[in-house]
Amino acid sequence: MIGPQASKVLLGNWTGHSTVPSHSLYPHQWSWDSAFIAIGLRHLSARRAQVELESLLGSQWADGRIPHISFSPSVARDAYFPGPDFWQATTRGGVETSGIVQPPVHALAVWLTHQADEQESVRRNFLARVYPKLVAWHAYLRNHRDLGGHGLVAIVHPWESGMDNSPAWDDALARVEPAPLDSFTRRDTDHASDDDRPTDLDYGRYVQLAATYRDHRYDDATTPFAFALEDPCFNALLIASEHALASIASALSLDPSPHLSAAEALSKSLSTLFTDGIFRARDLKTSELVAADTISGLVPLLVPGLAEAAELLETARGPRFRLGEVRMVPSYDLTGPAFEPGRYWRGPSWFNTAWLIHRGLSALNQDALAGGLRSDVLELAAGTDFAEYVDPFTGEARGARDFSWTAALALDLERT
Ligand code: 2M8
Repeated sequence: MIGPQASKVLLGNWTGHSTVPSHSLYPHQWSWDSAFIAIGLRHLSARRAQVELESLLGSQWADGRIPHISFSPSVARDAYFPGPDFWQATTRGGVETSGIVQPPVHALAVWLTHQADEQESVRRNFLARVYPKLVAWHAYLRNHRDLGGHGLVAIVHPWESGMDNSPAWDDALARVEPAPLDSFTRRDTDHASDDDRPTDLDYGRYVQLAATYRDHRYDDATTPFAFALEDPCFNALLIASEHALASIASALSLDPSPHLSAAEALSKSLSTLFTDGIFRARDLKTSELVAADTISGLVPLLVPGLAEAAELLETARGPRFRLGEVRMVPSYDLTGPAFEPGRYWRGPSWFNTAWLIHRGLSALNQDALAGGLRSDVLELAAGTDFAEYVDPFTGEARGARDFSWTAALALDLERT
């Protein structure tokens, strides 16, 4: 039974209206973390899961974007870098935020939270209150972020993928002039090993990309983006969330068809990223698909009715990811030149991506593979004190401990 330990982690990281990913490394509210956290919280208290999502939506900008960090006023301004003084973004409601986004898993989290306790959801008018905000969020992505004109959303910073240090971004990032290393002070390496985190050079590039966007007031039409890619995971989650919005619309007696059409169009466009048995990111600066195979390219397994599902499943089980043979699912090709089993998104296995792949496997009726992955998640979460990520060969814990989405998603897999 993982429930009691997982609840303890989630209670420890709860701030009264939202949950921090980790008090040490990430002491604010993160966008896609909150969605994953709500998916677990719904089993402890549907109301608390609703409040988690509502508080995140309280940081939504007037243009519809949901920023990747909502800063807590009760945490020291320099506890995390880049903090509120760097981003210089405040919503009309007075919430200090970052200016970039993260993958749109929110509508899916809202729908799963609703389903956990429909009575409580109806009593609090949950769906009716959040639906327009989710519609505005997706509209922002489709209308402002289709930078390549391919019917896909582009990310403009590695942090927007949620897989910050992935080898898929290496070539694109190498073209970015880094901010001088003495112009900022990292805080992440105060709390985690240097060997597990991105290098200083990459950090300098992250800072430069964010500063350019900020200096153009986060205007997508005028910022000269040095980094712009169509990421498979980001777009697959948008498709899954459009399906969730269709369910939400139906529950509210509204027309679901715009969401189903959007999902269909996005799915067609996503197919253009499929090559060599996997989805790969498209670099909009070169118009080429990147060479690296990463977990992002397997996440489309959860897209309903995916034409490429059988081939993708074969890739997941093959030498590049060895699903069913190694611990959870590695974040990067095990045979790839940049593979590192311990460094942040360059090989280790993460719990949120395991949950996403598990969802795909279950929908595809791959019961044996789904069951194996579920057991692995439960065993590793409990055995590592809810680590942020693990070595895919040894299962050794890496990064933060008592990490919120690890606890939440393990709890979800135990309960569903
Ligand atoms: C990591 O990203 C942050 C920046 O957003 C960081 O490295 O400081 C990623 O793993 C991301 O996916 C996650 O949302 C965030 C908080 O858990 O940490």
